[in-house]
Amino acid sequence: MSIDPSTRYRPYTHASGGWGSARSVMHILWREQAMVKTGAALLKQNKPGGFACVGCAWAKPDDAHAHPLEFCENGAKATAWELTAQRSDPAFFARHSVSELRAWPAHALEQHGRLTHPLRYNPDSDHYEETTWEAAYQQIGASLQALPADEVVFYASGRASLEASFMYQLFARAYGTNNLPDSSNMCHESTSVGLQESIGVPVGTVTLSDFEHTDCLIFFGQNVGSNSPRMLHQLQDVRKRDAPIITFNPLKERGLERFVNPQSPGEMLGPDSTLISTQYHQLAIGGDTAAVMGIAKALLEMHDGALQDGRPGLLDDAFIAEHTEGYQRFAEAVRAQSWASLEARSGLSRGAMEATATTYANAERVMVIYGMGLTQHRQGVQNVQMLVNLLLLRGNIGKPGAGICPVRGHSNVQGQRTVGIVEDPAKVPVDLIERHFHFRVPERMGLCTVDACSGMLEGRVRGFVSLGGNFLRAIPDTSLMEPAWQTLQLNVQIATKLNHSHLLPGAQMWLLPCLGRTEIDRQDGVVQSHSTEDSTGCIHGWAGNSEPASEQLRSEPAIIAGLARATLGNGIDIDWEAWRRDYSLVRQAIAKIYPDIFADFEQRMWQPGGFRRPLGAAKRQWATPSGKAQFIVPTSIDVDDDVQAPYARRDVLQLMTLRSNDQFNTTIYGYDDRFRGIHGTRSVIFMNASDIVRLGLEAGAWVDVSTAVQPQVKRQVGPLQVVDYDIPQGCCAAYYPECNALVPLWHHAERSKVPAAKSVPVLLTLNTAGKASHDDRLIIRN
Ligand SMILES: Nc1nc2c(c(=O)[nH]1)N[C@H]1C(S)=C(S)[C@@H](COP(=O)(O)OP(=O)(O)OC[C@H]3O[C@@H](n4cnc5c(=O)[nH]c(N)nc54)[C@H](O)[C@@H]3O)O[C@H]1N2
Ligand SMILES: Nc1nc2c(c(=O)[nH]1)N[C@H]1C(S)=C(S)[C@@H](COP(=O)(O)OP(=O)(O)OC[C@H]3O[C@@H](n4cnc5c(=O)[nH]c(N)nc54)[C@H](O)[C@@H]3O)O[C@H]1N2
Ligand SMILES: [Mo]
Repeated sequence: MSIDPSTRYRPYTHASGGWGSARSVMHILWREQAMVKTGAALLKQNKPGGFACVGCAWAKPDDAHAHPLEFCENGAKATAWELTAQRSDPAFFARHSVSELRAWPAHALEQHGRLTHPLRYNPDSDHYEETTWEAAYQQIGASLQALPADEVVFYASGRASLEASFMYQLFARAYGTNNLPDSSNMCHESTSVGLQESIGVPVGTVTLSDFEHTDCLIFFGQNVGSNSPRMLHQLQDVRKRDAPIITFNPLKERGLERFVNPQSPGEMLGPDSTLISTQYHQLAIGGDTAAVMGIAKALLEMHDGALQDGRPGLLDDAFIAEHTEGYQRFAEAVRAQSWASLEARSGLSRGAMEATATTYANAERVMVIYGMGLTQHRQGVQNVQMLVNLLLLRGNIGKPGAGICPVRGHSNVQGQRTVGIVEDPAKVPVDLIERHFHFRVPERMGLCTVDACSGMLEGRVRGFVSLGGNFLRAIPDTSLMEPAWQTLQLNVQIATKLNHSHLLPGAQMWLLPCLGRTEIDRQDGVVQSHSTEDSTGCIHGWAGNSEPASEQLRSEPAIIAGLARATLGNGIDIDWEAWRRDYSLVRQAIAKIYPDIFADFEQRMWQPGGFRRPLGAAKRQWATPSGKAQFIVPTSIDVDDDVQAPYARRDVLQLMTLRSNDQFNTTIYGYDDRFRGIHGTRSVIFMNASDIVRLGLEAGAWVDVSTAVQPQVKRQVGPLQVVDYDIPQGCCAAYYPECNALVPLWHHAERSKVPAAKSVPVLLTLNTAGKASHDDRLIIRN
């Protein structure tokens, strides 16, 4: 690999975890001046009786399986980021105008610390100014009353607890709209659509204990080392039992290669790391459906061969006959594919697909794990369904050690959907809500994230309420959306830290600061607890244990209650103030609306490891229209049909936008991506050596990147510096959210509408004036 000295690229040769991880944690604790406070908090993180990590949604173990410290490098960063000693108080906003702050990089905005007071934007002074909570509630309530309910969007980012989320969706519906998009719309909605059709549940089927029984794991498009590092413990245990792990990823991600447990003194001091993936297949971006077709084809060929030789077949015929539908059609479709086209589309050799099939066939209990590399494609739903097809062939759903495992992102993003934050009213128990709370749930389908953006562009969305998140940076087509965002009549942001979504105000803009996960939530002097649902469908209680960053902060449930009281009339039978004082009343209400899941909620949420929501598919009960699990034939094995003439295909690269090891979504902790060897910058584009030569570039050169689609709206990002990297030919990678201006709003997964952020057709042009920049404002060009 050639390295140009002008890039800040040095290949990382160490395992994931280990000293690099320990050093990175210490650095951020020191920088945030939160060493003592965070240290104490971390001891309680993800522990029974402690608080649930603000980071990812990976499962939390019960007492018997808890590690001495149940947090990872990135969970520790997230905690330190929240417990920082820095503050963005009214004096800070008096010093800096909104126009000035808009020019700050994302990192600097959040680094400046926690929001402390309720603020209202004053267009005359161009400053945020302190207001009172009661004034904010009353004025927002009056503005909401003045807007048609269908023109207001209630977004949620995926962190708010079950209690806050339940109240939020009820508030929106009582107000008169199902416009309840959440971050799942940009994330695992392909899972919710795909799994529901295939196996009758919208979520994964495995629990932590399945890792103890599995014979083989297959990983697709998930970067465990950066994005769910606590799972590395489970992977290490699987490998110690000698079970194989097979990975499909265009990039060699370090966490999927090697791991040293930073909590094990022996491993930290010794020379050895654990080999994670026993087979690593660097497929082409978007090649997953073709790759899984290939594995299935190899399996069917092996099965046929075995039968011809008089040996037992390799498929689970009994399971297929009793539990599934559509096998014949699926098998025909698989057999009809030629190896040549499967190789061309997947970017893998027939041998690689056959090797996987052989390992798969030799294992009795197989789990498939996946993330954004599968869901954020035009064919995201189909990708997910292909994984299910593969599992069904050998009865690998609904038995210990087997199943499908989507790795969710935000720590309660799955739970928010469970308690009603969903734009489709068919997915909530309308009759129970109407019976208990005495209002009519609106019938009209609400807006998902992409539709909310279109609505804003067309002037149909005029109000926006945001329960956390950084909508304007997380969505596609940033450059088109920024002006639309400024046309909003009303914009209410409930947040812990300042971000760019807060800095392009429309007519009325409020910034309401809330307690974070780590902080003690006292209501009238009584400490309240919350709950969340993790990626494995387990629901846990937790409570913060640090003093709040400011006395002025309100909890999310308290803010929602305040807004609801001020907005809604008296006809609705909800005592918001009583709920605000005592969250156990909210839990009682949740249990009334979702009795099957939340019976005995108050007691069971404190069970070590949490309680599991009932999941039919995990017991081979298929809640599909026919009562059977479905083999679903993919409509196409093409990556993407969005590249159009007049671009010569050979000039177009497929871009994936992804996360560094030093960020949580749009929150940028720092400018290093240790595992990928990047230091001090995010302005890079990872490219294959032969593409660099073919396009007349060289490592270290600066390029502008534009989207290769028609009709052409100018979508351009740059300059980015070329890094010669181990990535398949024709593919390239760069960071989210800086590259979101390149993703067209209409370029999204069929049916789930998840933006296809992992396959954006792009063209590169040399930028001779390029230079390094820490400022994403410079990178995103209109
Ligand atoms: N520290 C940290 N933790 C996080 C987050 C964070 O930003 N930082 N974000 C949280 C959230 S909201 C989410 S959704 C998750 C996201 O976690 P991931 O699902 O890991 O998401 P990405 O970082 O976008 O990485 C996607 C992975 O898919 C691979 N990939 C890209 N395209 C393809 C493809 O076509 N096929 C295959 N097989 N692989 C592909 C990429 O190389 C990369 O390894 O993490 C959560 N946890
Ligand atoms: N191109 C591209 N785009 C993507 C993705 C991609 O891979 N590529 N990934 C997509 C995915 S998977 C996701 S989930 C979305 C993420 O989209 P969002 O969830 O909207 O974004 P975040 O960056 O997680 O939001 C960060 C902000 O949340 C606020 N916050 C933090 N903690 C709290 C809290 O406890 N309460 C409240 N009220 N606010 C809090 C802070 O103000 C912080 O600035 O982005 C999506 N966009
Ligand atoms: Mo996500």
